[in-house]
Amino acid sequence: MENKRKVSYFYDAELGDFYYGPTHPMKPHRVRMAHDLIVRYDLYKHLQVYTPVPCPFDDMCSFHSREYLEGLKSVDAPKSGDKRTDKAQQERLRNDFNLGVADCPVFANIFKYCQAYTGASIGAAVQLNYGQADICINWAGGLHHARKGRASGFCYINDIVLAILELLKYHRRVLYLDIDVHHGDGVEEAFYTTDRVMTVSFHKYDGEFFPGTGDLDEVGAGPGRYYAINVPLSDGMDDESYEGLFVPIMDSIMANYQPDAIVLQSGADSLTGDRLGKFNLTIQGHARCHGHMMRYGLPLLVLGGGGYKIVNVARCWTYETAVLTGQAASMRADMPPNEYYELFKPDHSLFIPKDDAMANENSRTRLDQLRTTILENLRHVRPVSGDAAVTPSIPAAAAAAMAKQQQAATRQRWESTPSPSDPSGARGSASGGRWSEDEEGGEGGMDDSGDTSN
Ligand code: V1D
Ligand code: CA
Repeated sequence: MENKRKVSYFYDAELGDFYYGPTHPMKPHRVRMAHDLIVRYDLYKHLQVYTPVPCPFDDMCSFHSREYLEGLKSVDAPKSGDKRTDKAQQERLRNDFNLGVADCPVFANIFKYCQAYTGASIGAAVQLNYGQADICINWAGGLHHARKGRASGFCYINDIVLAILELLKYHRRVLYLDIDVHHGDGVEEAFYTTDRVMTVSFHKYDGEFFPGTGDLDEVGAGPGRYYAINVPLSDGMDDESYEGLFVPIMDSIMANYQPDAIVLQSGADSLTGDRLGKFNLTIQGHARCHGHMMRYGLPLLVLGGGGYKIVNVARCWTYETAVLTGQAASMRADMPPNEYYELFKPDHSLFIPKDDAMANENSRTRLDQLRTTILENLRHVRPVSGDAAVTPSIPAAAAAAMAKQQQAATRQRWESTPSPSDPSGARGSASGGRWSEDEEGGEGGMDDSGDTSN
């Protein structure tokens, strides 16, 4: 079937040069490997390709604290030269912001790295807001653990929260779906008390596996109760058991919540053979999530995330780019010649087999129980009107600037056609968009998202 949807793809050629360090599992280079395969498979012919604009510091303030951002930025500045001062500064970064620890090392040009992947996700959201694309892809994004004032789990800036905030300027309800093997805790926390964003995460959960959260009974709070969904799973999840949960849960969410836009975090550490994850999904099983979510025909932002067997990450995101552009049927399993051909030995195949020796530790009874409980919780979910603005733990100065912008903006209801103040498609500032401004429900309904203090 020919896919007529406009797909934008954001890629920064320098992103692959950023380096967490030799022993760290996160390798930004995997995005360059995926890009090379995407090009060699001729998928670029079905994409609008963009180089992202780096995210300015002030736009990051829509979610992150200025104090944290200044700490993160200071890392790239030259050291004082005084040993004691430098040591004290290092300690402060570690204690206050979790920067410089094994999971979140400080590395060269770290702030530039954050600006690059975040600029791409926000730029993508702006394109979806303006109807310039139907689907946007940023494989370098999806860093779902970062908090307002602290780095966590290889993530420094939460590009997802920032992109969702951008989408909320034009969309009443945003669905966030996270198929990384880890719990999408940073995004969940940011929107835990609002019904304007529904967060859904499928992940491994045993109380210990990082980040240790995401049990079935974590469902949201206050107005956000039942608008956070967690699917806690055990090792060995295979394509069939995954689909058996995914399809009924997502169909019920779509029917009950009726979102206006979808953000899909496509962490590839849920694939079989990953270095950190122990699921048993094939690339086709992982990509079935994309195929399924595409069918709803809503604006769709697809982001990367985890994924630590980098050849498989490159394979997976290439195939998913094909699915999103309607080209899956034309993908040959045998790879075309490419820059990293040798690394794809022995078979140079785009696909990977399921591990038949791996046990699926998710019993049928447990899977049925998960599905039943989640579908029962979903009976409480409604397509909320979206009249109240969402302010996820933003600093007071940014809130004041946002309120000023809102007053100046033309009164606009969600039903009307967007008429962007900047139709050029340049990245919008996170404080300059059009929020719902209803006389009754407007600013009076602010801050239903909860203050996610650290
Ligand atoms: F194995 C390692 C080697 C070097 C440095 C870190 C790790 C490592 C593996 N797993 N770190 C982890 C996880 N951290 C812990 C810590 C031990 N406690 C003190 C915490 O277990 C973090 C895993 C992060 C996963 C990130 C992600 O895949 O979800 C992701 N998504 O988008 C981007 C990254
Ligand atoms: Ca997840």
